[in-house]
Amino acid sequence: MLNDHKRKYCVVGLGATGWSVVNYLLKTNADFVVTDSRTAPPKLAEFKSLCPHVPLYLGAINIPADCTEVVVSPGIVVETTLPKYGDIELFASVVDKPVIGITGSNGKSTVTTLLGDMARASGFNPGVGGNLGTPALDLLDKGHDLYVLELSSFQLETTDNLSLKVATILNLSPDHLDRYTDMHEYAYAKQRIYKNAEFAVTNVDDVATAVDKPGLSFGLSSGNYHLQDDCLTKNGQQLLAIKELGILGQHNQLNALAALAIGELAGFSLPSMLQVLRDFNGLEHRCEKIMQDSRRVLWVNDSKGTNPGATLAALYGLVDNISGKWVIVLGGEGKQADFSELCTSVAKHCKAAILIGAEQQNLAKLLDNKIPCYRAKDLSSVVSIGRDITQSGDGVLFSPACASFDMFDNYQQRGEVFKHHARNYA
Ligand code: UMA
Ligand code: ADP
Repeated sequence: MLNDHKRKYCVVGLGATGWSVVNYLLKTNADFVVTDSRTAPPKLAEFKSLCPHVPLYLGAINIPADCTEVVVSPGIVVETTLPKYGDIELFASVVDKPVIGITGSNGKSTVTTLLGDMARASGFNPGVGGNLGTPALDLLDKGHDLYVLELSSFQLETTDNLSLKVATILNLSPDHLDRYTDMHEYAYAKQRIYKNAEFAVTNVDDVATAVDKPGLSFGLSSGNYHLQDDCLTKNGQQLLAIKELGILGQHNQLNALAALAIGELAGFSLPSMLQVLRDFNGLEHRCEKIMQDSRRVLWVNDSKGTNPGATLAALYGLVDNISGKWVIVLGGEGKQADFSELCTSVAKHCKAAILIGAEQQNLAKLLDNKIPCYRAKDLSSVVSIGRDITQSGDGVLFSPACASFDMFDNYQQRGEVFKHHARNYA
């Protein structure tokens, strides 16, 4: 191990994570440089004004020969022979309060947010962030007595020494196959969350979430926390009627069960957790009801549906919520996912599909002759097509099953644009 004064860090990426690493290193008086393959990374202006003296290499990743280690952002893959780790590893090296970690292909943000609310309702002062939005390092030194982190597979790949109080993989379905060679590699990255964890919460219906650790389990009809007689139950004891839950769909019932199991292991109060489940109406861009228009057509924004598993869950969760039929909006950056199972379900449950973005042609081929497909060049056209082909009792579900980066900055912007056009035209 080098003495601190001999260490020189190369921070790769100047987005939200890179910026949090820069701020952390400045506080520790460390020697570092920054590089980003983009010519105008998101935090460029802030960086130039805060630390004009720190060397910055843009346009290509440049790791100077005198650097001793690399701190890499989650969105980029870097080949180097130097020791390499991410922001979560830095966080792990200094954090001195319990940390709850949540990963999985879908439901992470919902469960992370629920647990933050449950912790507060139980009298804790939690720092809540990670992949959810606020980088983990930015949560430090704020007087928190507990941390709840959403962790992506990208973040887990570059983390070795995080010791979680409670860790969970909520579920695993294909995602990010443009970055991983196969599902094994993706699952392996997710499983790293259990390393050093004191307790694990696993999903009995999904073997990829299993681990040999003390803890609790959840599932549809078995596991410590499960669904029975239209209630959330623990070991058969009724806790809350499903109809009292503020969030919709079976996938969200599973998210609620997972949150209860994690909260129990973290020492939260059961009555407080149940009250949070009654009050929580879901996050923006996740099965978010925009409105029922004057013709009684329901418009739903599920822009965070960024892989086929998420969109399938949204569709199953909403299918019985309307008297008519759904029109679904699919497409974007496909991340090399297999859309065949999704398209079979879409053909069964939807009256039509509106297709957008880079995956348009592939989706059109998979849905060919099964249901009418309409191609739209932008979200304004999506809304006018949606309006033309729906009738009273129908719904328009915007759950693209793809990433947004081919047309938008991120899923939030994509959801905002959809909501804007839906409200204007519908
Ligand atoms: N990039 C480059 N060159 C670089 C560095 C990044 O082209 O040198 C590109 C990446 O390929 C990516 C984009 O820039 O397309 C953003 O990457 P980043 O690593 O700079 O991202 P941050 O701004 O630091 O945001 C990251 C997470 N983003 C990713 O993992 C892609 C955010 O999760 C997270 O909220 C934030 O850190 C704080 O922890 C977003 C996300 O999309 C929501 N996550 C993926 C997901 O949920 O599926 C994993
Ligand atoms: P993540 O942070 O993992 O992307 P979110 O809580 O933001 O998860 O939910 C994203 C989308 O994933 C939702 O809009 C919904 O379509 C789907 N989803 C949420 N929870 C689950 C779950 N438990 N199983 C499958 N899909 C889910």
